[in-house]
Amino acid sequence: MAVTRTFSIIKPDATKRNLTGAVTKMLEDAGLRVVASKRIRMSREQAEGFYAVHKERPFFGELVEFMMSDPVVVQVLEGEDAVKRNRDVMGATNPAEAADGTIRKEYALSIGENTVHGSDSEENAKIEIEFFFSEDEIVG
Ligand code: RTP
Ligand code: MG
Repeated sequence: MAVTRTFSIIKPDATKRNLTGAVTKMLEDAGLRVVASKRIRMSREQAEGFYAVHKERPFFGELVEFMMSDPVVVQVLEGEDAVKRNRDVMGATNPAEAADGTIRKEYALSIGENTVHGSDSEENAKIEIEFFFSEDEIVG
């Protein structure tokens, strides 16, 4: 299996509860390596741009406000089959449906405040990484 990259966000509900390290440990224990990381406060422009695919959804406004509400940690993760590996350790979007041992089962508060984002395809991973990082910020 090839080593690939994915994009992750530790969301405001997690940074607010000082869970950056705890979430990162679960990612690392799942076989992912953090090859880029920065803590930022998302601007409205960034939040709306990043989630543009959801702009017609009823939760869009709430999602944008949430993502701006506290700092986030954006990360590039590397590992074998990184997109799937990350989605597996994240768990279902709704924590009530997330499997035992997943990040969202352990930490998510609700379907909206669900602790982590992870790219859902290799194609989106590339787009999302480029949205927040330049290649020289990624050190594999
Ligand atoms: P993500 O994009 O954050 O990794 O999560 P996902 O693929 O599991 O979920 P997606 O359907 O892409 O939705 C993006 C984010 O929007 C928020 N959401 N709120 N209130 C709601 O019904 C609702 N549904 C989705 C969540 O923060 C979700 O992660
Ligand atoms: Mg998604």
